[in-house]
Amino acid sequence: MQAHASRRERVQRAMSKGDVAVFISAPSLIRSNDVHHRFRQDSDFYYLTGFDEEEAALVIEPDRCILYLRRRDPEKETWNGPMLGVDRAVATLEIDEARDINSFRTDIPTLLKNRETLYYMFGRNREMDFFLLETSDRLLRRSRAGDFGPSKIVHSALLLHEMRLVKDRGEIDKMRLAADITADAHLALFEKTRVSMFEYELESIIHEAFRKRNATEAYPSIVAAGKNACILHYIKNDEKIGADQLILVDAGAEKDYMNGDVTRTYPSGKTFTSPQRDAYQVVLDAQLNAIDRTVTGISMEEVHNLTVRDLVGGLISLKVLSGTVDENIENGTYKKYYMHRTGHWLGLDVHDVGSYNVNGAPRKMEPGMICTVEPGLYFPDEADVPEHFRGIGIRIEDDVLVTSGKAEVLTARIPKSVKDIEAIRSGV
Ligand SMILES: [Mn+2]
Repeated sequence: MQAHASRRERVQRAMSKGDVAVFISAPSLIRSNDVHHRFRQDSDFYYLTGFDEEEAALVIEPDRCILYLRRRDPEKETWNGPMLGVDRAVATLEIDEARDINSFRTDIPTLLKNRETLYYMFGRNREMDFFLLETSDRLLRRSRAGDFGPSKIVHSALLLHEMRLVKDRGEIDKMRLAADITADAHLALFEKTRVSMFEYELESIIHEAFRKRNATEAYPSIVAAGKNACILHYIKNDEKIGADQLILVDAGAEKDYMNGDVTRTYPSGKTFTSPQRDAYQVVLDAQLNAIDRTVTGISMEEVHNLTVRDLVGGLISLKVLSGTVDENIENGTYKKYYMHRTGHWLGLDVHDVGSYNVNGAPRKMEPGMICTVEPGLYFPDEADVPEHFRGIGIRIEDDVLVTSGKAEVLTARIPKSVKDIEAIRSGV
């Protein structure tokens, strides 16, 4: 809990005297009829509280934090399990004050009174947006009585998301754990995959590896055999695995609100075919270079641009593209084969928060930032693509911690060289 308390203090230090910040818990989402999705707390809310119940709100003032939460309810607890409750919240969450969520709305006018700036994540909850705007406006119109309300509303991302970008020690430890569980799943797949299995059977191996260690999927797993790998967000996972196919698996575990995000591409049989191996090596070389380049002071943008150069060079050597690297980059011909970015921030959210640009320039990496490195090549089944590459899709993705020296690959335990992958596949 200490980590959450110190994060709240950091927010307080970043606030001015006349500021107030309001954070709302995630809504409970309906899957169908009266069945709800498994509840997952809003990432910002969890970051500041470590509290994973619904119907809660956090108010941060420069010198006080108030958590609004549900009172304990024996009947609800019978159906859904224990609730923390107002009485235990102060001690458990090390928060200054805890109050009944039912009094949140009646308290808000007082909490906003004579505050100049309200930090709040607007745009997510229409009803709450309107309530806070209306309350602020009502307070402002009472100026004759000497009172006022917030005349400035600032998106709370500005307060929090810069903080979330650089991970603290506890978060890095949790990331290591999520990465380790993610590695279990990919290693199990290398060992258990057989021709004629269905993609969903591989998905069940992923689930087993995650649930065995009390983790869940960070996002719907992509298990794509053969040409399905060219569909970037393929999640149907219902086709049969054929001989001499490549299988692309993009799967990551979420554990304690931190997320792994890993992709491996490997042969359905014991070895890569020769065109598969040639294309794979191009992606792997680009990925290894990109990891080497992921150091303090470089931007994600620069890493991406250099990776594009590597991949374009590879496409020329594979005789998929002709001409020079510069010509192909200028004309964008490579985008048919590489259409996504090389990486993204990773953390409490799989596509984690934190802007990629600062003051109009690409943000430079700092120690403690975590990102993915995930180049790929996708060869559509089209007439102008050399026949032996058609339908091949390859992506190699690792999770990387930026340090003051070489980047640390958190998912290094999962093999990716042709030699290592073939050694596992031929031994099974
Ligand atoms: Mn990713």
